[in-house]
Amino acid sequence: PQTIYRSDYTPPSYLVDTVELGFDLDPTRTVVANRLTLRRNPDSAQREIELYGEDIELVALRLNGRLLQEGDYAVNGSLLTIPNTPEEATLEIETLCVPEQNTTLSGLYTSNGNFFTQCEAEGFRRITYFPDRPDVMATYTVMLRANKERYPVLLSNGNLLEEGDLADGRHYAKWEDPFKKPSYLFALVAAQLVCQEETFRLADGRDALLQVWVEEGNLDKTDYAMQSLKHSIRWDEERYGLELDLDRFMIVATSDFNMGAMENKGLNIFNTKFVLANPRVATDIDFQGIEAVVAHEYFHNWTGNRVTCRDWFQLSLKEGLTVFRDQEFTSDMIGTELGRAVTRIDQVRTLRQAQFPEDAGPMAHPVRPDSFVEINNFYTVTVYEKGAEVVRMYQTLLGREGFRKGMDLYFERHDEQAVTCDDFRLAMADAGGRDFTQFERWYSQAGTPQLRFETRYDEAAQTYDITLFQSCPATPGQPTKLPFHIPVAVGLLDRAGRDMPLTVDGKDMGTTAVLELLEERQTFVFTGVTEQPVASVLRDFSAPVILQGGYTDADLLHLFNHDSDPVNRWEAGQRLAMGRLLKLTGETAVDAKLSLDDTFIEAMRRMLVDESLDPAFREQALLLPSETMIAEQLSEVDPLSVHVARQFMRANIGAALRTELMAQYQANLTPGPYSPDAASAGKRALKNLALSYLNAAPDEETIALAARQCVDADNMTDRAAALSTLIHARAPEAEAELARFYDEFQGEALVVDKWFAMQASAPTTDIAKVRELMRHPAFNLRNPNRARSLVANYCMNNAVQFHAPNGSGYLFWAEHVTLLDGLNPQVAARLARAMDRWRRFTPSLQVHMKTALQQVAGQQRLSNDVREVVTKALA
Ligand code: B3K
Ligand code: ZN
Repeated sequence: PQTIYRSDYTPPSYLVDTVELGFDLDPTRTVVANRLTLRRNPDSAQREIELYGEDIELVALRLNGRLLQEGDYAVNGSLLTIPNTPEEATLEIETLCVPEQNTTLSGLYTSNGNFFTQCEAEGFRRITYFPDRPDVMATYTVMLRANKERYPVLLSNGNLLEEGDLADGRHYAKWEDPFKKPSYLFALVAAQLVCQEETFRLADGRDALLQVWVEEGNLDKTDYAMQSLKHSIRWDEERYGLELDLDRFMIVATSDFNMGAMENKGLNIFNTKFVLANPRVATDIDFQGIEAVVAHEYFHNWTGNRVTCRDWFQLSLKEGLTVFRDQEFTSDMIGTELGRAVTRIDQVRTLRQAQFPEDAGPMAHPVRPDSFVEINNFYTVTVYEKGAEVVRMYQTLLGREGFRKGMDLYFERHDEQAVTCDDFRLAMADAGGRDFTQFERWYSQAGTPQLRFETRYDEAAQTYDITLFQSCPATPGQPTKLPFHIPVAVGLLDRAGRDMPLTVDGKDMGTTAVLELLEERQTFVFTGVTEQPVASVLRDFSAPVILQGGYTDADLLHLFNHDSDPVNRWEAGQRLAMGRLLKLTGETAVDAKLSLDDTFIEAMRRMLVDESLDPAFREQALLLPSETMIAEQLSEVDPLSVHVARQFMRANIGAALRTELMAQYQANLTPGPYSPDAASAGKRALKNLALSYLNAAPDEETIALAARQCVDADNMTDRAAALSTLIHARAPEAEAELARFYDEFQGEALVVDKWFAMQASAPTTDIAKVRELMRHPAFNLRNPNRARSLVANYCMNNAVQFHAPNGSGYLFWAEHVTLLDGLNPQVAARLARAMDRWRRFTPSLQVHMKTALQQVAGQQRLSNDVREVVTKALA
């Protein structure tokens, strides 16, 4: 496979002004007629027209009315070139495709017999020949024709121009999108669906029609998505002055979808997982996911669609920015200070759980990658979540108002253009009157920077020095790194735990100073410091770095008890736990007797019962770092030791705090009708965490509590939490409850996914059990949600079983990566990433992992997607 380099970018040879598409939709044979007007691009030296096409059959090609013969153009792989073309050209292209055989779910495909499309990144070329690159922006008119009875609903981007009946029981609909767009934002739906709709008054007084389309029988699960959409529209008007630019905005749900959702102009297509919810079938986390993803896709209308990416290396331009916007939206929707902190903590957890490992593994890449083999492999936590952190740092450096000015300037300069990450950075720099030259390294250098600090208090001078050190480990292709521009938010706590007023360089900095670290090492001097403080460094997680050492246990306890910055307060608890977890892991490995100190238990006890803190925050503070996060701290990982150590700590907390946990369980019941609001969800989270801690050291009483909750629960959050607790406690009741759960919810695909996922990730599920589940009639490898629920969960969320010493988990992985690759390379490549960190495991496991990787790499037929992942892993 060929590697594509960012440095090879050249502008398109031709620009497209208009596209007229005609579809005769048939699952076995769809005819696509594409008429496009092109003109030579003055910025290009190239003279031939370049079109891409993949897995489609070319029927006819006409240039300015003349039918082209074979020698008139050249086809090389997916590239079709027409030489000797005039300044202006009209091309008419007729192609055929077979949607029902398209298992890749990229391009035009069928799901439950309905038609959907997915074009990002390069799916449009699977529908018709086209200059399928994001810097070619055109206006589209789309004519859809299909059987009326089978496909009563015909949707595409923009506004509906007309619809009507045709002969032979068919009908048509004609759509027009008034805005220029890149081909990856094209979409169509032809289906049997029903919708919830509403008109919504926009800030400028216009009325927009909002629709949420789902399969019949799911209308009772669309309220939350609709409500989230309305909140998102309002928020973007208020926070950024950005309005919906269409008269109609549609969300359509499909159960066969490779990722979460897609921001096609005016016609967002969603995985059902991020649309359908009611209390009976969806958990608090599901409701949160819907709100965030609906917002994310809606926000793309400006950050992504109106202003798009010049090339796919710039993907984070739209993704990092849009994730940042949806994160801020979530935070504003909760509104309270602790609620905001909890959302920030969630973000930090995602970084540690997924992005830091990616940045330290074989697939490490900069936020703006320099090369790729398959672009679909680069829709990553680095491009998305680290990209969002990079955007957040502008806001930290410029302040909220300064950041807004930068956004305004960005739209003023680039509306309806395809631009780069540099264009965004320059808008921020110019609007803020700042030099962000060095800041560029956040885009160009991979790897997680490591930050260290040393402090010195001079009582006589009343000064407190803090010296910050930064470094960044080597990553593939980048052996050395230059210093980053890092905003480090710092506070100082006095002995009583209060914030001290801060003065640096004679400047009053309030109680949190944002220090700007530019060098490898820099000292900042606080003056007028009247007593020895405890530093609270990297408040609100002000940069995506690993902060190492620097704290004593006593400092951490002080911060855990008092820090006014709730994120660092949480962080102190995580550090207290992590230090002990690492020690316990080491002791487990040598079969030493394990113990846990009272100081730690007492700190946890105080946190648990501190009624001045929201339950949601206490839940976060009591939740231990995950096994993955612990593993990331070790140079050699034995997953079983990590698991045993963490379970030991959980059981200890469960036993030592039994009385308090029982009391919190009772105190945080949420009687009355279910509501997904943050306060109620926080109570359920703390209650269910209490239940799981109690059952980490299970006895009859704790198991009875979980079993009772299973039976009494009137919502999926409590039901699923209790069932999962029973499974993890190895309670005898678990089997029967699992069966009852399946019986009750077998008609709800998203709940059946949960049923598979719960079992796949249970340490009691071994390879025999997982293979048995694969034979369950409800299992279907072709459906991405189902495949992920069982196969990906087993390989990625069940460390103990997946890493079985005999290598059986790895063989299972190799087998299913290969099988899936024949169906859906994108889903296969995600699963392939389960082996990313193979070089970190104990040598005996590494041997088996390498064999499995080689087994996949040795396959004759392999997609670029999987080939790239396994090749990089083995490199
Ligand atoms: N932009 C899409 C992701 C497309 C992934 C293609 N493999 C969803 C999103 O980020 O909003
Ligand atoms: Zn996105």
